[in-house]
Amino acid sequence: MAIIFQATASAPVNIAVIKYWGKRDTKLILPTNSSLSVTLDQDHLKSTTTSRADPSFEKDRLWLNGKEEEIKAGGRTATCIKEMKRLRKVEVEDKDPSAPTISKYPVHISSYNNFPTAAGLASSAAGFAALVSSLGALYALPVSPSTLSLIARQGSGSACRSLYGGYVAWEMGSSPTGEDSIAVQVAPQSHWPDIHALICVVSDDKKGTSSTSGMQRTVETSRLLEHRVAVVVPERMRDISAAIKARDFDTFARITMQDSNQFHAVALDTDPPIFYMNDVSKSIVAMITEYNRVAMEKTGKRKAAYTYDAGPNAVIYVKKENVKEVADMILYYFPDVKENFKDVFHLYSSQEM
Ligand code: 2P0
Repeated sequence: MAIIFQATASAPVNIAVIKYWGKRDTKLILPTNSSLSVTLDQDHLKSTTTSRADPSFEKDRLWLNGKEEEIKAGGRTATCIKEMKRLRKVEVEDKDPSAPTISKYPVHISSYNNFPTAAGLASSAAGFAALVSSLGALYALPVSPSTLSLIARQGSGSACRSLYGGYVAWEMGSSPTGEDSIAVQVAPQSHWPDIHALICVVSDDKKGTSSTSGMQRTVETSRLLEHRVAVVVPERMRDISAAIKARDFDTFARITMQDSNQFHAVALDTDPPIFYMNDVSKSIVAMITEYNRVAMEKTGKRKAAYTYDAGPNAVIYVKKENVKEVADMILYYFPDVKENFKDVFHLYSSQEM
């Protein structure tokens, strides 16, 4: 009987607290600044991908949520598959002559998300991380997640951070060829397990400006971005990493909100300007600001942090002890949401509430 070469792997969504926005190399996907994210719990929002290599396959093929997608020559998916085959050859087949030469076989890849792609969540991050992880398992690659992150990065920049759980930095690196632009784990989830992410889906419309084209327009036109990448982000990367290590929620929350605000400020500073947040997003900012003002009056410390990506949906980081209070507050101040809870405004938690 023939051996079957097949493997399945999953990767969760990550939500950045220091935002990636801008490339210095668009082909290799090298960023203009480092970024840092929290990887959500595996059980809630993830992509699961199965890859199979077989000499009888005619070509590489890909299915997303059951629908076949074209693998464009020279495109991001093709690059990831090509790089993974190259690693199989170099790391396994060239070193061990008895290893099956499956890098020569075409692959079939099937990927599912356990969350609606239309929900405006970073599906490409989980998707490319799961694709690279499943090929890594298929090819039995003896390499670290950081090495796999180099390849996931070439699928979608933010995908490299989903190769690790917990608190993850994408170090921008300085090499023009990108070998030092990798993900590293700042701390595992077990270091600070009581941080939850409440994902509030304000709108599941497809976003107006894609991240890929939006960020390049920002690089080309925003003077504010120059200051952000040279001065602000390096400082924040240091300070938020220290806050995570010290489990200092107040500092973590302050920097997270400041960085979300600055990311949206550079989007607005782009010519023509890009708006990702809508009026509901802004009302949620006001609500969390007031919630923190009261908390700071009482204890001197913030209790929640909002952050927004390239769309209107809010992610609210909150400590476990305050999850219920914040979830109840959202439902209280956004009563329309109650009627339409399923379609308009979903709350996900990174762990059971
Ligand atoms: C982030 N975003 O750090 C930031 C915050 C959106 C806002 O990473 O062109 O989909 O595929 O590298 O990774 C969105 O950018 O862009 C993103 P590409 P990607 O999470």
